[in-house]
Amino acid sequence: MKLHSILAPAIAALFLATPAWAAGPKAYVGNFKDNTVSVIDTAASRVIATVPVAAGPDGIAVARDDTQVFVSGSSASSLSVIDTASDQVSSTVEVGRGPQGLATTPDGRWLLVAVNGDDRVAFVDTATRAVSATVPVPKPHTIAIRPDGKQAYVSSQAPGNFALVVIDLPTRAVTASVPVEKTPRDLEFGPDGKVLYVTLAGVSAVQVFDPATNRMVAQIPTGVSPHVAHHFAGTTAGVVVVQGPGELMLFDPATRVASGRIAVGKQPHWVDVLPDHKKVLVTNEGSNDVSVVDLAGATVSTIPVGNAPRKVAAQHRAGTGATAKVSIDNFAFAPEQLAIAAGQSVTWTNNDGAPHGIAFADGARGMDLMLPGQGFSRTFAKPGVYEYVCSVHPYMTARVAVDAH
Ligand SMILES: [Cu+2]
Repeated sequence: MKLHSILAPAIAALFLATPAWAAGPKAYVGNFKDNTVSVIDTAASRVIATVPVAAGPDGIAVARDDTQVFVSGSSASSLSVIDTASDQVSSTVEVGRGPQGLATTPDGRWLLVAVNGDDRVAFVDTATRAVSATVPVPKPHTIAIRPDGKQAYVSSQAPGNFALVVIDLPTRAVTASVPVEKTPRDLEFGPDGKVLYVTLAGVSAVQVFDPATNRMVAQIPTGVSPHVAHHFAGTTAGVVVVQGPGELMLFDPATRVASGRIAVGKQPHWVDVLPDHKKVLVTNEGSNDVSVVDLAGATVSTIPVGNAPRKVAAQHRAGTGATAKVSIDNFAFAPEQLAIAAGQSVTWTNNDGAPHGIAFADGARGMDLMLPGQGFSRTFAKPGVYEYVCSVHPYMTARVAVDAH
């Protein structure tokens, strides 16, 4: 009505004036040939900012507390650090020549940087952004950190000496160098840390590696040029970015058999999961866009970004504001796993046709009967993992992970 017609342009202008504003968690995409990062609001599925960074953006990692994003300039010698509140570069860290892959430790304290041109892995303190140690590794390319934080595996691309190099993180010492036959491309731990998914140049299969014995134990055939394989925590299917056919291949992590193939853009490069554990983003280096893939429905939408998008990393938390939301729908909590910060609240809403309820394992007050349309909120002051079930249907299980930041 009249009031609305007056207010709408004012509200629109407010949002245009604050480009960093996002309704949902944000994702950061490095445009290799533009020397920029595209910032995507994943709720609105659009780019809300474009940030100039160090030349040749290659590795990208979002800090575990979501406050900063690290981007390695592989044609430079520095990392650009983006402050996620303003979506501007807040500092530049000199790390050595040609930094490539990045990984953060589970406690959020350290960023490991594959300094390819200087044959070492650098440890950057995420709070002070100072390089505090380096470990020699020949031609390091990508880094995977075991979920328990005890070891890092580094793909080492020195010609004639291709290897997976193991760094013991508490002592920062190389404890093993496992030879591989072809150039290692990427490596990623499964969520329990018991397998490492490795891709090798020229091999049309993902190598399943056992970090307990440091041996390859299985192969998952993929099609030409698998680049990265992941089994993200909180998801049932594993995913492989297959460059030749331009596909995201799904696989069953238990049987190690392909379970689906979803067409994405040209020359897909990288993948990351959104905090809802239902959608993943795939960068398409050859078509200058990002595919948003809904894993359950196998539906795809496309977001145009800059020139030659390579790495993508999404924020880890569903809620960017003070309140995160869980919907009860079709006899399930969505999302089943939610990560928030201590002090944040979670609001549950029964969007189903049947009555449900909430019972917390820690004995805190829940809600025995939540009729359709009703809601419930709880504020989580202390870090921990809070399991809960539906009090009406105890098979409906879910959890809230609260971290210290
Ligand atoms: Cu229920």
